[in-house]
Amino acid sequence: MFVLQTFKNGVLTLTLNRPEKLNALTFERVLELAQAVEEGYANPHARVLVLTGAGRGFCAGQDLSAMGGPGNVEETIQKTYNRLILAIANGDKPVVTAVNGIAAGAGANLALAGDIRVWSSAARFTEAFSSIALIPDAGGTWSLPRAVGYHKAFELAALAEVLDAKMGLELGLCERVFAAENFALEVQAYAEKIAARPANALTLTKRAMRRGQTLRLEESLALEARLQAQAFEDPDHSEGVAAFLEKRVAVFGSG
Ligand code: LHQ
Repeated sequence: MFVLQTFKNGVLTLTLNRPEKLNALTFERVLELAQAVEEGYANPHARVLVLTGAGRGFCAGQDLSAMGGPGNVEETIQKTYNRLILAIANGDKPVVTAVNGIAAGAGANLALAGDIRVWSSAARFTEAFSSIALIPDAGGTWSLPRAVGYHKAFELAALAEVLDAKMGLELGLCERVFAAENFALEVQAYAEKIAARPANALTLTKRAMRRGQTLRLEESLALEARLQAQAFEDPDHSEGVAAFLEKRVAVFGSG
């Protein structure tokens, strides 16, 4: 078993667990992770998914000692890495990538794939691909330019330099940095805050914003209007309004 699963207070944590190899991936492990993410969405108790790594690494990308021959690389990537990245992007629950340590190659792009990215102060990040004469995959050619702009993205890919957490935060590769000493606890507390927010509203927000990345303004506005109509129907909406008018804290998820 590569992916460990723990559940607490609405937060399902998926931990990549091959610490001695910095949680390097094989195609089988990528499929196991994709399946765990998909099952997490189907789990009615899970409100937020957290992806993290055991030990000092988040994920060192593809296991270079188990690359196999060339085979049908395109088809294999489509069936494994692409399934995983699409599962994260298209699923109905917030996914937090909690980058506890080094994230390299496909591991770096997995780190970028979450809806929210939080890093440990010990996290490091490298688009390692060009050092083995490959191009960024696992969505990096899509997500990295969107995160940092084309020119910086190209530089990161071309030089494969290792960034620390301070640089990652400055560049917009993550939203928050937590101290390495308390990282797991801070991540859990942070994810619980998200889990306490109205689930359906976050689902619809994710859908609108993810789709919005590739839509024209007119299309995005139309989608917003359609999804807002759905949000209006949700008991959490009435609860939020009632709580405001009654000057009390809203309790979501009980309708
Ligand atoms: C590893 C790995 C690793 C195996 C560390 N594999 N053992 C590619 C092909 C096909 C299709 C799909 O997509 C891809 C995408 C990719 O991801 S390509 C990019 C693959 N990743 C890399 O090129 C990164 C390689 N690793 C490194 O550059 C360094 O290990 C980093 C910068 C991640 C960490 O450096 P250090 O902190 O100095 O640790 P280390 O190098 O000493 O690694 C610790 C151990 O982990 C070591 O094993 P050992 O038995 O000697 O203690 C490494 O061999 C092993 N390891 N990454 N990807």
